[in-house]
Parts: sequence; C-alpha cells; structure tokens
Amino acid sequence: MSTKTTILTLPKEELVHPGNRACTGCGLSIAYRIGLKALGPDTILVVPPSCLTVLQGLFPVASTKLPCLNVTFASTAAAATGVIEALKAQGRDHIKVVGWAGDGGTSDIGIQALSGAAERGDDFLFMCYDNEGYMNTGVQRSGTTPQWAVTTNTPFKGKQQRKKDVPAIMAAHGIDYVATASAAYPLDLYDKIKKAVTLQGTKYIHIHTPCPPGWGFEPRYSVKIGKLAVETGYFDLYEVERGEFRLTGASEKLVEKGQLVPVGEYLKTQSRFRLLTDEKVAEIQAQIDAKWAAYYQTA
Ligand SMILES: Cc1ncc(C[n+]2csc(CCOP(=O)(O)OP(=O)(O)O)c2C)c(N)n1
Ligand code: SF4
Repeated sequence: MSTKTTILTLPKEELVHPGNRACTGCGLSIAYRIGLKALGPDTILVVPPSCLTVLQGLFPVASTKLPCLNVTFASTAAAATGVIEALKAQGRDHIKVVGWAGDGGTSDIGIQALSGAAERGDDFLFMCYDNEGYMNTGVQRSGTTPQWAVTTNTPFKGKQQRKKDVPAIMAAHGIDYVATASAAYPLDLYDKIKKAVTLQGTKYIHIHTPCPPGWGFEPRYSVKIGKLAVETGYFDLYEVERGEFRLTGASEKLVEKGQLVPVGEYLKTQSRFRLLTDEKVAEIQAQIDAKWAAYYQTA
C-alpha cells in the first residue's frame, strides 16, 4: 500500500538555492523545487532551451544544486539516452537521468527524440512542464496552447487548433508509466515522481504550470488558477500505469463529488482567453462534460 506524502513528511533538504530568475508566481518554480526534492541528489538533469534554463541560471550562480546538461532544443531525450549509456559504461547506473523540458521542447520540437527513446524503452524519466506556450521567447503558440488562447503569434483570433494531447501520445507508446500533475498540487506531483523513478524503462510526467505573464493574470493567483483548471475538469490529474488509466488526487475526488466547477470560472481569470464568446465557452464546457461523462461511467 502506498503512503501519500504530506507537507510534514516532505524532505526538508532543498536542492534549489533560494532566489532564481523565474517570474514571480511562476508555476514551474513550484514544480521544480518539489520535483528536485522527489528526485534527490543522485540525479542528472537534461534541459533544452526554455524558461527552465533561465530559472536555473548559469554556473557559478546557478540556482540548482544538481548537475545539469543544457542541450539543443530538439535533442533532450536523445542526450538523456547518451548520458544513460555513459553512466552504464562507468558502472554508475544508480544515478537517475531526467529530461525536463517545456511544452515546446516536448510536444513540438523535442517529440521525435522523445518518441524514439520511448519506443526503445530507454531507462529515464521525461517531464514536461506545460505552460501552454513558448514563454521564454515571448509567448508564442505551441502544440499544447489551448484552442482560442491569444498569444503573440495568434493575436487576432486566438489559436485555431485544439491542444495536442501529449500524455495520450506517450501512453500510446505502451510505456509503463505516464502521469499528469499540476504545480498547484505539489504533493501529488512529488508522489508521482517518486513512483516513476522506481520503475524501469521510459516514464513520462506532464505537469500543468500556470504562467502569469503568458496567461495574463496576477502572480498571486498562480495556485488558485492551477486548482481551478483541475476543479473545472479542464486539466485532469491521472496515471496510466502499465496501460491502466485512473484519475488521481483532486480529479479522483471530483468523480466522488459528481460535480465540476463551470469552466467559465477558469477561463475568465486569464486575459489570453479574452476573445472567447459565450458560445465558445459553452462549446468548451460541452467537450469537458463529454469527457467527464465517460469518467463517471467507469467510476
Ligand atoms: C532550434 C531552436 N529554435 C528556437 C530556439 C529559440 N528558443 C529558445 S527557448 C524557446 C522557447 C521554449 O519554449 P518551451 O519549450 O515551451 O519552454 P518555455 O519557454 O515555455 O519554458 C525558443 C523558441 C532555440 N533555442 N533553438
Ligand atoms: S514566463 Fe512563465 S514559465 Fe517562464 S519564468 Fe515567467 S512565469 Fe515562469
């Protein structure tokens, strides 16, 4: 039986120095701090260009205490495979290798290398922090930007296409562990990382990370907005373990409750959704209701 981590049992050791270069209220900052606690010191990170490289900063004033290999945008998973092989050759395969990329570096530019590594079953954890856009370069749309969100390169009508479902793509590779998590639920994230690193082969965790400047809200609302995404059924927390899907944490509790917060409550908190009409909000609500009807049925 697994015991859930609480705020009292979370390790006290910090692997992120106080102070970093992320914006105030950055969801990634929360996920990163908690994530490194779960990974522990015997870890090598592989990170492509992104807000995470900015957050970490440059040696000798980097904010992370873990070794980190900064690689080209497309090559996170391929570089992680190389590190795994080098560690094996040195007899140091107790060291965990973790690719940690933004949604652009995962869902678009990094997906070929990630898919190849997952197909081979390379033994590492890949985490995507999904701030739903290319934020580091000034808020451009990515494959995971939600439909109708305004970005700097979708300024007049918002993004026309739907969000790419990367966890489903990763689950379709038949890997043993895929999970979603949110910076607003750090203990759930912590437990999922802890579980993932005990498993062999490729593991994938997709973390929803609110981004104040990119989404258009005040920094103090990051956690509130992250929670609303889950409470409205807009972003679901789940695991796919050896092919078995199950809702977890706050999403699992929502099934028991049998009621979601209307999605308009989430959408109205962010200026990126300013072009949404009532009809479009109703369309989004209908999509969520259809997805959740299936959850209720199988509960
Ligand atoms: C091949 C290549 N194209 C473009 C860039 C410029 N670039 C650096 S970071 C970045 C955005 C990264 O977006 P994402 O992966 O979503 O991470 P985020 O910035 O949102 O944290 C871009 C386009 C680059 N470094 N390499
Ligand atoms: S732009 Fe967004 S993701 Fe990037 S550091 Fe700022 S808050 Fe974090």
